[in-house]
Amino acid sequence: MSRKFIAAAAQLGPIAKAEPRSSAVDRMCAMMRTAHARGAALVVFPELALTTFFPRWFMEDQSEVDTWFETEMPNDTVRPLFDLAAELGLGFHLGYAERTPEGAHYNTAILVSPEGAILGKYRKIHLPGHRDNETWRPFQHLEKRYFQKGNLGFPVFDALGGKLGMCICNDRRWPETWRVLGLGGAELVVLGYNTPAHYPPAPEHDHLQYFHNELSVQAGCYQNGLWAVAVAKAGLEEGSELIGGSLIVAPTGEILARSAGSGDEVITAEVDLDRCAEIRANVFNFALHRAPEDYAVITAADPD
Ligand code: CDV
Repeated sequence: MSRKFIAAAAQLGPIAKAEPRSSAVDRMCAMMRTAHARGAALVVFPELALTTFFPRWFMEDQSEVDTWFETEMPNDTVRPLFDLAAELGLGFHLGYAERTPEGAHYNTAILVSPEGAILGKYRKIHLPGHRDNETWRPFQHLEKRYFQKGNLGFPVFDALGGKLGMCICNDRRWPETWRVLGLGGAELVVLGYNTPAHYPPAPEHDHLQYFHNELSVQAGCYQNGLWAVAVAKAGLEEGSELIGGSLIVAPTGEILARSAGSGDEVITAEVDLDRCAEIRANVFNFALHRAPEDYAVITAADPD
């Protein structure tokens, strides 16, 4: 059975603070139709795709913070995405801010089947940034304040004839993310990101933001013999420039598609899950070549 399909990355341009979720959903529906017209079976949307990147603002009032979160998925505003997916027979991945019935807050992503059913959920584990208002910064990055660390591990789901995993933005920089997903059997990892071009604690790295994005995703793919679709929310959003550079990467680490601009843009590539074996049966044959007895320090809570 062929395990080939077209995957689409649907990069979003900026979402204004005042832009309603319904507008973001309309933009995503338009890109879903474009992806479908190009034969895609899966379309991947960015991290926190329904709103502006709200962790750039300090908020003390929890009721104000909660306005950025979804308490149900799907809800009435997002349902058009689910309905269109079912109509077109297209799976999708969506990042959003989740508030649970118990009041926990997560930076979450879901995988939705071509029938419009939620197949899997991931909650972001590597939360970057800080907790307090750091007024020296030109903008805040308060993920550590507004979200709890994900509590679902790095699960892998059966989809599209293979195994799909998810991670979110900062997770892609950590080799452990990719290796745990690879060990779980993931053949395709889908992820979204909001990466500011300016990194206030180390501005000397600003010119490397696109490079570090590609370096991280390409290394994750090659070192684990899997595919990735990595998708930006891009462009000048409320005074903060977010990088674009959405990517579709093969298990060899080669980039097969890359977005060109920083607006709404769909890129596609053919994904052949059987190509994972090129790497996994050879240089990264885990069963044959891994040496976990020498890796204990990686999972030690305190390596000192
Ligand atoms: N949304 C993110 O996780 N952004 C981080 C930035 C703050 C470094 C990233 O890793 O791209």
